[in-house]
Amino acid sequence: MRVVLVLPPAVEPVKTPLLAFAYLVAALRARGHEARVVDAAAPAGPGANRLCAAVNRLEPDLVGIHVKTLEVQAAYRAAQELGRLGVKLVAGGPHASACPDEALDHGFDFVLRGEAEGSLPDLADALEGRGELGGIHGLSFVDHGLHRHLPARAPANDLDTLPDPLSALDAFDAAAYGAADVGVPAGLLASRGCPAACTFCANNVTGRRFRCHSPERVADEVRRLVRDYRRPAFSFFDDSFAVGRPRIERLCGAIEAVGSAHWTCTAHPAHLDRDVLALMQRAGCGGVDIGIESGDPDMLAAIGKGVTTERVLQVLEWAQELGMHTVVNLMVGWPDESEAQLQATLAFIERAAPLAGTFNARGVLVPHPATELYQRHHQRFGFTEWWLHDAPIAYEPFPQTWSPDEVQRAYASDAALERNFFHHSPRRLALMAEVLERKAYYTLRRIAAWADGSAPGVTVPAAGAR
Ligand code: B12
Ligand code: SF4
Repeated sequence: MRVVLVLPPAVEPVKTPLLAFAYLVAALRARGHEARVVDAAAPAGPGANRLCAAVNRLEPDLVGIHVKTLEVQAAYRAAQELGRLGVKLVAGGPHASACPDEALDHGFDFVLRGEAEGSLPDLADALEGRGELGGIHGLSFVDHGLHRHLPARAPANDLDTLPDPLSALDAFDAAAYGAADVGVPAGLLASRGCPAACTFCANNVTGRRFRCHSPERVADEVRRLVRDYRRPAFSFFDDSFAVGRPRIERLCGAIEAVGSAHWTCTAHPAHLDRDVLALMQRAGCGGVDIGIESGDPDMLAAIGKGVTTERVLQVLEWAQELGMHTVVNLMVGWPDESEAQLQATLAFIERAAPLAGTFNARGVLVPHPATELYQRHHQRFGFTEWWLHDAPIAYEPFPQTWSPDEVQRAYASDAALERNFFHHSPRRLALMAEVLERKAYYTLRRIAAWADGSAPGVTVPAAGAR
């Protein structure tokens, strides 16, 4: 069976092949299916206008569309247009997994919920008459006019059983990503899942159960990414990189042995101490993204962040001593967030700024489906299924480079502020805008310090360069 995977058009281009598609293509091929990718979010991809023609040209038997919440309207439009060609359509990804009924109501024949390296090849087999739809765990479909949701599929426990994503890069059209990236992913996964339970987090696919690749497998992928694909600087896309100290010791040892890799990752501050940071640094880690989200202790408890402001400041200090870059992630616009709590976040920024590398761009809370926060508040604030009813949030793209102009442009505005999901007062909205301004201000100061040599520079691309 010939399967074409589609990333729908996005407000902001995605400059590298979607790693999830690389895993899925490899899994389909391992079962004897053909697979290709049409990336309408790529900078030089077909976009919305030429998407149907680009898919049609590949003569697919099955088309799979990746659905994220912020791009859901574009995904459903693409499904409706492709449906007119008479091809079978399957949805997957975070939003489709959270809202399978909605996807079936918008033109899809099937939805595969959760990780799909097993279920997508099962579906292709079944459509060829090798296997039954009724046996595919994680499948949702329309059966005699009714939506049927088969039991969830347990995600892979041993990630090393998953096929090699780097073997699938020829399925992407390298030209769509421009000359600079020649179609290589910007990152790898050493693990999936996060044991923390932040109420706002939309990692409903990879979930709460932490699973990992062996250090040997990760080191092998790093070696090939660096040497064969000449991408010495990359990110680990893991939800929470530094889980389990003995694991980190073995993993970092294996990556260090590869040599010449420069990488960043996202880690929960509770898993970081000086020794762990030093191990990571020796293995090539140049920077860590750290979530703190609020400077107010009560808000941190309400979010379920599982960390204190003091701990985060300590982690920043260790990282600074080691010369590692940090990105401090703060969010605003929490339900019932008071002026005093916003002031606490502003005060935290002042304390963190001398220790931090940079702050995150934007940061106004958006309630994603399947999060505890959405479930608890959508009726009270009247934003039920906002992604279908409201115009897509018109974000300014992330900074394309670490230049002052780019940072100012991307940091100083956040389209979600005007959306005001949680009915904040004008005074609180003004304080939120001030938080965005302060994060931009200190980030710009850090960039100026890189430029004049008074602070170590970063070895990784800006967020928007991924
Ligand atoms: C790395 C990453 C990125 C990178 C991707 C780089 C690349 N070239 O791959 C970049 C920086 C580009 C990015 C951008 C965005 N991201 Co992002 N990103 C991630 C992150 C951290 C890891 C993604 C990943 O590789 N996961 C591991 C793989 C194995 O899981 P997966 O992607 O879900 O794919 C599996 C299944 O979903 C399924 N599947 C996926 N696609 C399909 C398609 C079909 C047809 C089928 C059947 C199955 C299927 O099978 C896959 C393999 O098992 C996730 C967090 C997370 N836990 O996933 C956030 C995450 C996916 N991102 C998120 C968001 C919001 C965004 C942005 C909208 C942010 C923004 N405001 O711009 C953009 C959208 C870009 C776009 N148009 O796709 C949210 C999505 C939430 C939601 N409900 O939509 C997540 C979950 C973060 C979070 N916790 O909130 N992101
Ligand atoms: S620590 Fe990060 S990945 Fe884990 S639940 Fe919280 S926000 Fe999500």
